Amino acid sequence: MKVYFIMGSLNCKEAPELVLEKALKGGVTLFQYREKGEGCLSSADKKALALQLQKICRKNHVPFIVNDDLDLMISLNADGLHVGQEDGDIREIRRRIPDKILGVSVHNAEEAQTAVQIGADYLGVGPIYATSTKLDTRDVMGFSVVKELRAKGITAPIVGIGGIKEENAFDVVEAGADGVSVITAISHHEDPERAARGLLQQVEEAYKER
Ligand code: 3NM
Repeated sequence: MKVYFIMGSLNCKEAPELVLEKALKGGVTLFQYREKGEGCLSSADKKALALQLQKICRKNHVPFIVNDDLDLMISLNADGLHVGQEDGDIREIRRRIPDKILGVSVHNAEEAQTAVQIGADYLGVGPIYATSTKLDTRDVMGFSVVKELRAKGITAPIVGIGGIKEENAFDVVEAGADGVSVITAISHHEDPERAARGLLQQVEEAYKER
């Protein structure tokens, strides 16, 4: 969970395959294919890119997670699925993919408890900081929400998301997250490998302090 890189074709300034290769070299530990937004790839093109990225993840022994597309996840036999609160009945989704990694986006203790109850493998919490990558986010919550979930007894793996960069990654993990998930901190960086390495260093520094 340390450095969870999320990306789709619209997030990249160069070929997505290249961005992912570089990010993995820098130390990304988990990858999510999130093909979303106006003008994004669909159907066969979406699947074709997914296959390429999945192959790269396999080669690097990093799990490949699909965002919000259960059919694509199943057809690729991907390692897991990530869903938001608006992406359907999470209990039913868990039933459909009992042996896969299931991540759920949560925004408060109640959603976190429900996700844990249905058997989510990890929780994505955000937006921690302001982001312009996703337009329909909830209000910025700061890293104190991670502290709150831990204080309320949530022990499931947590990744923070939203506006996380090398400069603020430490605080998110110090607050109790197991890692950080980022899109543009890596995908828009002039050197995705260096960006991933910098994030990993910050997360590992914060682990030492805990
Ligand atoms: N989900 P960046 S924020 C995909 O709050 C996503 O649930 C969010 O992009 C949430 O790292 C977000 O570029 C976008 O800020 C994160």
